[in-house]
Amino acid sequence: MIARHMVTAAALALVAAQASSQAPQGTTDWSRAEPVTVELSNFKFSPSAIQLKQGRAYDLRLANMASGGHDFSAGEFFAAARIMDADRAKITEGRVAVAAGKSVDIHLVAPAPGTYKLRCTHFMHSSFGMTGEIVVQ
Ligand SMILES: [Cu+2]
Repeated sequence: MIARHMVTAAALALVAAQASSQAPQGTTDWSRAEPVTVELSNFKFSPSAIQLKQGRAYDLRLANMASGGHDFSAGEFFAAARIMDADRAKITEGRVAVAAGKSVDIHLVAPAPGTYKLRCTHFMHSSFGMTGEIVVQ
């Protein structure tokens, strides 16, 4: 009787262990993030209208094709999106600095539908046309 009880308890413990080893709900498999490349150049983003779908995971690759620095400033978007832990430090005050010829990857889950503003904050760049938008559907 006691032995049988112990077997049952062991079986229950095994089930509990299996359940807890599974990923908790809401965890994103970042290896499946869809790549989206945005090129930064003098003085534009291309594409200038970045189309994303709500709730989907993306690897947003910001590639600076120019010989000078640019940034990708989208404070409202980054505040609303869920950013992968390891990539959070790449965003300062809502913008990502990208050095000449370099690229930076930001893994994120697209936020609520809407149109989020994008610009380069380098002196005069946005007046030269370095603006865009992130459209989440
Ligand atoms: Cu710029």
